Formats: sequence, structure tokens, C-alpha cells
Amino acid sequence: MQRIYLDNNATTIVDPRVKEAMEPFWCQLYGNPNGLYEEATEVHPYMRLAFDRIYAGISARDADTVLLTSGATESNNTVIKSVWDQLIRTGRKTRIVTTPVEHPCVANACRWLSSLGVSVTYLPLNADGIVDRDTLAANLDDDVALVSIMWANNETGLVFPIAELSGLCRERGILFHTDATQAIGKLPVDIQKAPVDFLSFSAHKFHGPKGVGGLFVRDGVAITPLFHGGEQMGGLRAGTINVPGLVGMGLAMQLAVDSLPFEDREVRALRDRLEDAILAMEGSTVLGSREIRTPNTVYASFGGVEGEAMIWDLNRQGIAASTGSACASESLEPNATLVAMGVENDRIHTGVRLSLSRFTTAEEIARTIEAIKVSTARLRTISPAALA
Ligand code: 7TS
Repeated sequence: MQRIYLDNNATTIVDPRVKEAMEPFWCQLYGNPNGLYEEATEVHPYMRLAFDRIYAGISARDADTVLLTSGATESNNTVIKSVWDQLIRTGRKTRIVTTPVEHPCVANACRWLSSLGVSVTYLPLNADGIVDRDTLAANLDDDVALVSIMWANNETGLVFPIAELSGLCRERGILFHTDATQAIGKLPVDIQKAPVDFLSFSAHKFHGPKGVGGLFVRDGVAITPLFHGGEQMGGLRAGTINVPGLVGMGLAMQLAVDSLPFEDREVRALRDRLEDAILAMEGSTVLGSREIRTPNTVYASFGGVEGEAMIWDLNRQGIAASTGSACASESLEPNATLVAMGVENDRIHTGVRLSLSRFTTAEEIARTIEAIKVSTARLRTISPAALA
């Protein structure tokens, strides 16, 4: 049985073109780019091309900085701890403003700052499950060092109005960070239209390799490095440069941007087909309006069926899906995103996240719809919740 992979918000298959582009950098072009000999300098043009593709992918300018990191976790930690070092530790500002639905690498970095006495404000979500301009405006004052709001949520796919929110912070002279990990390759990400100061991403979410990501830092914004060490990345991110990762991410970024029309048309159409079929089933609901969601994501709830039981049953039928972020799946706490969105108690453990990619086929979606019907029927016959 051919398996069907519908957990693309957790990670994605590496595009075969990306794998091929990385191939020479293991056994042939393996020099440390900081060397002074030919093996070092011969990789420089490939690195430059990769950085050019990354800058173009988010419309960054030459004067801006894009740090190569190990992924969004490192990028997000760098921003939050740097702002603490630059503005809070020095007594110039006191607060960080964020949302209750950020990925754990933002949420737990903020929690760590709270333990150091920093005040962290969690903005309430509106009825659509996002933060609106008025709510942010009402929570800004001269004490705010940083606003950190994700571009798109990894669990629900809901998209935050980052251009508007970052524009507001720009007007007030407050630093704005966005975790765009779930936006790259799914939505246009243009930092000329959204005046953010920091933007994080991870290559493996857009068909690039794992363990490599980036942090955009706008020209003129100071940062404190997370790692101290060598002079790589102008001393802002020490450690030998992950050349194969950089080359792979560069091409993955270009392909992701080139694929946006396909994503918006074809992936969205498949997602909508899946979503319509789910909504036609008795007792099922979907979280968040599809108009303000990434085109690849549907977060569904099948009344009376535990999300985890559903995942196991779908897995047995050859389908990979998740109840939410893999990073939080070992926790028994109710899902923080659903709590923040005001999902009722009897629904909170019934969520299933299905996330598609440009590699998902119509046949896979047709098979998934049938499998979901089989699983819900089977699980409802044995679920105590369904009997209640
Ligand atoms: N930020 C967001 C919004 C994410 O979705 C993830 C990964 C990360 C940061 C961390 O990225 P990393 O490459 O540093 O690990 N999110 C998920 C998910 O939703 N399910 O598994 C991983």
C-alpha cells in the first residue's frame, strides 16, 4: 500500500532538485568556506547564489542581513534573547508582546524571559482566531521592546495580518519579529510590504533540508549573537557554515516562490475538496475560516472521536497526519492553540491536522476522504465520548 503523507506542516519531502543541487557539496565541494585555498574559495559562488535566492525570496535588500541558522528554533531564540540583551537587560524597555499561539520555540523562550522577571503580554485572539490591529494597538506603549507574532499558525494554518501589524509597530518605533516558518512557500512573503525587523524560517518546511534555516534582520537593527565563537556571518552567528544546507535552502526557496501560484490554485483546490468532504460528514467541524488560512492546511474535529485515536487509525490505513505540532505531541496538556481559540472542552481532544504540499495528488485526497469515513465510523462504535 502506497502511504499518503499529510503532515507537511511538520516537515516536507526534500524536492529531488534540491537533493541533486546539494549532492556535490558532500564529497567534492566540501571545503570550509573560511579557508584561503582553492577548496574554500571554489564554494563561494554557490554560497552567493544561494544567498541571492534567499534574499530574493523574501524581497530583502542587499544592506539587510540574513543569518544562516540551524532552523527557526535558533532564529526565534536569537531574536528574543538578543532583544532582551539589547533593550531589556539594559533597562531601556521592559515588555515583550506576543500571542498565545506561537510555536514552543517562541513561547518557551518568552516563558524563560518571564522567569527572569520580564513582563510578557499575550494578546487575545479575535473571533477569527487571529490578532487584529486594534488589539495590538491597545497593548503598545513605550515600554515594549519587541512584538513577536507568527505569520501563519502551524496548527490551524490561520494567517495573521503581518503587513498591518508590523506597519503599526514601525509607526510607533517598536521592533517587530515574525516567525514565517509556515508562510514561506504557502503565501507571498515580501518584507517590503510588511515592514518587519526580524523574520525567521526553516528550510525543511518548504522542501529543503532539515537543520538549516534563516533569520532576516533589517538593515540598521542591532543583534546580539546567540552563539559566541568564530567570525562567521560577521560574528553574528558563529560556527562553520552548513554549505550543503545553504545551497539546498537557496534552491528550495526559489522553487517555493516559483510554486506559489500552483500552491494557491492546485494545493488549495485539493485542500478545499478534502475540507468540503469533512464538513459534509456528520459531527465534524473545521477550525478557522478557509479564506484566512494557508492554502494547504485544514484542522478538523470529528465529534466524539479522540484526535489521537484518529491518527492511529489513519496511520493503520496508510495515512500520516497529526493532532497538532509534533513538538508538543508528548505533552498531555490541552493544546494551547485550541485553548486560546476558545474551543469547547468536548472538542479540545478531537483535533486532527491535515497538511498538504505541492506533492499531494488528487488520488491521495480521494483515498484520504474514504479513510477518514472508515476511521470515524470505526472509532465512534468504540468511543465512550460518542456514546455519551
Ligand atoms: N515555528 C513554527 C511556526 C513551526 O511550525 C515550527 C515547526 C518551528 C518554528 C520550528 O522549526 P524547526 O525547524 O526549528 O524545528 N513546527 C512543527 C509542527 O507544527 N509540527 O512539527 C513541527
